Amino acid sequence: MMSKRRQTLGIQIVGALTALMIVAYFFLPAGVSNTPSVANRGGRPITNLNELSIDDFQRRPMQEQAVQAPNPNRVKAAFVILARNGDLTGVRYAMRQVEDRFNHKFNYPYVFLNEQDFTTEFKTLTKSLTKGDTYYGKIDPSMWGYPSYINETYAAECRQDMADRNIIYGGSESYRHMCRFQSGFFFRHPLLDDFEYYWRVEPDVQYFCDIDYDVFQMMKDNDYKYGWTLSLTEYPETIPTLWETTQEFIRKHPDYIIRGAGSLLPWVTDDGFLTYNGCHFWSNFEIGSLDFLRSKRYMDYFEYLDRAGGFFYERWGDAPVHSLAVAMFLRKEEVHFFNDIGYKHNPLMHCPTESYLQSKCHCNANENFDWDGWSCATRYRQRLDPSFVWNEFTYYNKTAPYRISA
Ligand SMILES: Nc1nc2c(ncn2[C@@H]2O[C@H](COP(=O)(O)OP(=O)(O)OP(=O)(O)O)[C@@H](O)[C@H]2O)c(=O)[nH]1
Ligand SMILES: *[C@@H]1O[C@H](CO)[C@@H](O)[C@H](O)[C@H]1NC(C)=O
Ligand SMILES: *[C@@H]1O[C@H](CO)[C@@H](O)[C@H](O)[C@H]1NC(C)=O
Ligand SMILES: [Mg+2]
Repeated sequence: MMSKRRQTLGIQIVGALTALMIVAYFFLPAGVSNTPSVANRGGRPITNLNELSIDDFQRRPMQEQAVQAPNPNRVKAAFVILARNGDLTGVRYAMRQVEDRFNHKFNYPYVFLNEQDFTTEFKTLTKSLTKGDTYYGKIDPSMWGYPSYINETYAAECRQDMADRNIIYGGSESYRHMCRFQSGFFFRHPLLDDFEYYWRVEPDVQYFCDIDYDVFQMMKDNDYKYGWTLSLTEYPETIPTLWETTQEFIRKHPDYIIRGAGSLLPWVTDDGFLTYNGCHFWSNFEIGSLDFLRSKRYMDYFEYLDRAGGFFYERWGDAPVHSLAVAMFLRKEEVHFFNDIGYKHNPLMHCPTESYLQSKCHCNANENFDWDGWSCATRYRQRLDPSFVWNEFTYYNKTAPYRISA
């Protein structure tokens, strides 16, 4: 119940407002009959809503921001986002940050991929966030489905078994198609044909630091083929035979493997190549060379893994697959750690701890994951430090395994 005092106060306020409106009616200029257009108003403040034409409400900010013609010499690069229509809100959340932290200065295009048709809503509400071009591609069943040599009955049994053992995404069929697509196909999608570099973005990720240089140009100038921010160990239950399959591949193609001081392989094993330690770059963030993924050695590796069936009979992730390929085929000088890109994909965050980098970020450096238990950044730093001289790398040899020792 409203008290008598409050009722009185209410009446007084309404009265005062009415008086103000009457005063305003006499003192403010009357509406001009010839409504000026947006162009000829010349920055004069709007004092009367009648002055506004419908054009003022339609796409006004877009019309005022002239879209700059992209630099013709700019690197052929694009953001690549694999997503479902249901990921729209998470995609916008990530895109908003990519734009604010980096892309509003460069306007690189986005390529969206989906095994289903994107809805008009998805297209409209992503296109509206960027001045860059946006492309929407449907993934052909040849890139998202079972190859002929996979026994689907057996694959279903394997999924059930992994679900029973509570292995993360172990029971999911779509997750497997996704991992296989990201391992072997996204870079061959026709919409990526004209591009040289990609930056992978996932729904719901966060970017914390201003990036005021052209990252793709930097990659190209330095001849980097792969860039990462977070690394960690894989759940071994998802990749029981990935390492031995990779070893078989190495034995078949010894000439593909980078050896010696330039090799990244010491990063992926703790016992002289007997076993994989699970270390991988977290592929939800990647900036990389598409030509590297399209190279014969990478394609041969993917084909070899695909035939082995582990994308379906186990649950091989695209992150360990990309990372083992990087470790085998790239020299460490071709791989770049993006320490300056503060980034989070739940539950892990890379946040630069150096104050000169932190000054451009809004993440909490105390939550930086790099030097924690299951991070692989420590091993990366210790083992791949250029001042550390590596013995000649010998590929896996059960009789004389390569030992990592100083
Ligand atoms: N079109 C499509 N995209 C998918 C599908 N499953 C996953 N994705 C996308 O593939 C990427 C990886 O999937 P996520 O579900 O994020 O997998 P994750 O990062 O391992 O796990 P989360 O912790 O759930 O993020 C994201 O960009 C997803 O939007 C699918 O069935 N169809
Ligand atoms: C496919 O897998 C099922 C279940 O493991 C098995 O019974 C069947 O023999 C397999 N089929 C072929 C052609 O190998
Ligand atoms: C493995 O190591 C042993 C001992 O050093 C050597 O004799 C043999 O040739 C090696 N095998 C291969 C396949 O390199
Ligand atoms: Mg994800």
